[in-house]
Amino acid sequence: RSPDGGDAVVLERHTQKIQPPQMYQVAMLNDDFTPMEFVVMVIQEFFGKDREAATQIMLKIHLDGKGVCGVYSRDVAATKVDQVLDTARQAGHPLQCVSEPIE
Ligand code: NFA
Repeated sequence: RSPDGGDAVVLERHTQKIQPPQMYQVAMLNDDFTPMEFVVMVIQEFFGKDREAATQIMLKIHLDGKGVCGVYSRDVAATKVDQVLDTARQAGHPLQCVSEPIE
């Protein structure tokens, strides 16, 4: 808000407090059964990574127990989780995937 002497056109009547949307990281969890190759394929397919980047993320999950595949708005993140879980279930693998708010 700024003072208006009378002649000036008021361009701004209210200062709005706009917050950026909450973002969500989509992470996959390690298990002992899902084949490495399947995980790499899923990361490439649904998270837009090339084979090298997907392999690095898969290995991080394998070694640390968990790894972030991407960061999205809430709805897109939820869709990614559904797509991964559906694809894993259809293939008979126990791969788990979660969406978590960040910051
Ligand atoms: N740990 C799995 C294996 O050794 C590979 C894997 C990686 C599974 C990442 C899930 C997520 N076959």
